[in-house]
Amino acid sequence: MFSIPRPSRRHLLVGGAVGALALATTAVLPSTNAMAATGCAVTYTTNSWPGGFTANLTVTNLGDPVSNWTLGFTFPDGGQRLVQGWSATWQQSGSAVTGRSLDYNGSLGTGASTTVGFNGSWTGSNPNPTSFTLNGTVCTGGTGTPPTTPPPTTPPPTTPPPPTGTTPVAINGQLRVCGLNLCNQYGRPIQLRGMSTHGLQWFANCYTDTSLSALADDWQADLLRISMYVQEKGYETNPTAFTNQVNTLVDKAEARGMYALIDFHTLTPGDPMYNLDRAKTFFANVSARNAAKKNVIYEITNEPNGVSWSTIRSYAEQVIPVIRANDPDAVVIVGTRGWSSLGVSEGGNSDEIVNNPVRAENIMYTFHFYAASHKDNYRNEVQRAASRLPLFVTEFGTVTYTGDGAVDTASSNAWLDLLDRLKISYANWTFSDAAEGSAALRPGTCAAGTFTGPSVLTESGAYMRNRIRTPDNFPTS
Ligand code: IDC
Repeated sequence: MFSIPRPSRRHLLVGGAVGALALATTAVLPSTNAMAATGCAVTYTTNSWPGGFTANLTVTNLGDPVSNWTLGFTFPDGGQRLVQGWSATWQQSGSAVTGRSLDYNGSLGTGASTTVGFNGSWTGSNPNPTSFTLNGTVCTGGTGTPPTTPPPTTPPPTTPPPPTGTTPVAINGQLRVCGLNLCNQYGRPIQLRGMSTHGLQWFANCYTDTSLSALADDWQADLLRISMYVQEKGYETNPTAFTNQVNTLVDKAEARGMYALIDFHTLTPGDPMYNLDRAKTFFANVSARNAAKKNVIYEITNEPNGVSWSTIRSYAEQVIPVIRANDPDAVVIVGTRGWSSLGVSEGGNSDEIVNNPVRAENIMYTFHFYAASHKDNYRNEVQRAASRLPLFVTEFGTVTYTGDGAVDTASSNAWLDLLDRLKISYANWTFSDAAEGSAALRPGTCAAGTFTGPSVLTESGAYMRNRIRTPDNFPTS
């Protein structure tokens, strides 16, 4: 079938949609292949800085309703690269870019809009693209046949209804990475604050209905990190039992409205490739089993060490597709070089990640610290990296990196104030009664089975509970 060239019509500008966006580029081009009643308009706005930029696009469907869409455009300059996008599955091939809709925003009625975006890098000049296609049709800002009824004024169908509960998961729903932040179902940046388990192989009696209710209600925690060691008598010794234990804890967190961060706790050996096959099996199972849940976040390797960033990246690019095949919308967190120090503990820094990011969407990068050991040079690097990469502190201690010693209150305050200011989510090591300074509970607490009241908390536990209990004020619109 041939597409019949149509005479250009008077095109409808999307002035209303771009009114507030002074810098918007509106594509208004002659229609070349418009089919009956198809049409679209795209605004593209950027914030840029030397070497990088954020692009926000508003896509308006002016044609027949669609149940999924693919947006296309071409970067005008060969030095422009897509680094990480959100609200669509993004791909770049040469200078051609496509963004495919996700489940939640694929349906666009006539006149409906949705917003998507990405972070990019550039060399040379950084001009905005001026021509866009939606499902192959060039967006002219008009329809092939002008609409006889005005576009609906109801809000786009992608806006979720107000929350019906008060727990962190009820309010925030399915999370996704937007820009450099973790965002909730309303597309607003949030910070999750919570606790990490200790090794499940050693401290199973610390993770009961009673203890997790204390974490959710008394601590007001948003997040439980489920730390499943792979070695040291962990997963490798009994994959089925450990997978079941993780799933049970996902359910217990869900029942209490907390997010569950599934931590594939590799530590020694430090090369994640050593566990690649185990990781694929484990994540295939947990992602299939938990795909429908909104509270699950995947952390695919705890602390790579003694390996290059390119090895970690290759591991991530093999494990992430296994998760995505089952659970396409979940956030995935990737460990970084030097025990998840963004490379700093092995003499590097976050540039290696910025220059060679994992080729996947909806991901964040891990940073870990121990407050008594890691101070200003690490804080400076986190601050620098946070303007370029989405970060998640999946583990930190108030003590030294050994997991033991006294609480360093000054350094812990400096760290947590920084994370609060940058809205970086965190989980503290550990919600356990291990006989070490990092444990929040006094030895013997888990066997005794009471998890509230001042007598159960260590110095670190009392400090962390105070930090975590303060109101979250999650945005809901
Ligand atoms: C520590 C535990 C300790 C255990 C040791 C070895 O606190 O009881 O004997 O692991 O398994 C990390 C790791 C985390 C460490 C923690 C403290 O992710 O597994 O836990 N730490 O040393 N990175 C930096 C510090």
